Amino acid sequence: MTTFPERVFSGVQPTGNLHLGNYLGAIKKFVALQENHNCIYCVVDMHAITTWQDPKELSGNIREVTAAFIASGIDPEKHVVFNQSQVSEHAELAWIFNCVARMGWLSRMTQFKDKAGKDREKASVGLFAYPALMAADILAYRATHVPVGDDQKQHLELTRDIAQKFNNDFRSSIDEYGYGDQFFPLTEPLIEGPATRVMSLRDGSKKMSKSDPSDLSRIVLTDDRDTIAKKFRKAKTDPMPLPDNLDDLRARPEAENLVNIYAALSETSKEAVLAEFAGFEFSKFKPALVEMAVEKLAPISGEMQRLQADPGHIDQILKDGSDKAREIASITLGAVKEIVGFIK
Ligand code: AQP
Repeated sequence: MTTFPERVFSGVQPTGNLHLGNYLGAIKKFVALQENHNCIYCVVDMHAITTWQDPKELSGNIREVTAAFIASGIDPEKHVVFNQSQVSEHAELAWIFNCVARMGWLSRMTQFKDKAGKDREKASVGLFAYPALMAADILAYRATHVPVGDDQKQHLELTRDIAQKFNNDFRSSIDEYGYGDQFFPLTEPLIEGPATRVMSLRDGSKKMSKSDPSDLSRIVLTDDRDTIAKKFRKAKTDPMPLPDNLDDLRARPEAENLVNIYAALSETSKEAVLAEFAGFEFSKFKPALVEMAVEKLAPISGEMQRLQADPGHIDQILKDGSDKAREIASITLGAVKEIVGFIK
């Protein structure tokens, strides 16, 4: 069996409204993984345009996600931070993967069904092919681990299917060129902790999302104290005090969501939060949650503002990161072209 050096890859779309779910489900984990891994973090702007983006806002959103990465603690000197469209190997590899992936596989993707809605005929081809581009993002670096929220699980499974089919379809060529018995790793998703699926503050059955029409449904990273306090105050809850055990909590989605958020922000477990707050009314728990959220988010939003005041500096970070990323991705793509039988 070929063994692959451990490498972490993940991405965030610059589609505006970067929220607490993106932070707790993804960015906070990116930061922790830097400690013991080589990490590549990407602002996936080519994914963003699978639904229409206002060109006047897109570049600002790319810089905002980059600023959020850095303000949260990602180190672009030691690791790689870049935007996808500067490394054209992603698009080239995605085309090859479009020819490996099967229509049936992509047709089963729930994110496509959700985002395309009832009128699928009008969805972009890019929205349909999105998971093949995501596989290319990851496999261009032959990444072994991908930290993501729970909503990306299905896409990660598809990445593994594509890697496996490529390894099988081109087995003899992979062997002939001396790449061992598999060219691509079967990437592991890293979906752990209390905030793998942060839910909407207005509806405990829907995930917190950038595109929810209600601003009250999400805390965005740039919210100030008053806005955070207002959104948690208005967050939907039930009339009962917090329970003292996980089974009772599980039956109350809105309460569970707020407990999860508190646990993730304070880096503790749901059990520990219940041990502290069992029997508390929401009128007492919510102010504690606001304090915790402000304590953790205010330094990040302050640093984001400072970084975004100098767009030239952010652009330079992205350019340098893209150069580092391209060095790795071009080697993978060169090998893939050889394996597939293209003349280079
Ligand atoms: N609610 C969430 N809870 C936990 N993790 C989440 N993620 C997204 N929403 C939640 C994780 O954040 C990372 C970046 O997501 P993305 O920007 O690539 O795209 P997304 O999933 O499309 O984000 P949204 O907010 O849900 O946007 P819309 O409204 O457009 O669908 C990913 O790791 C994701 O799992």
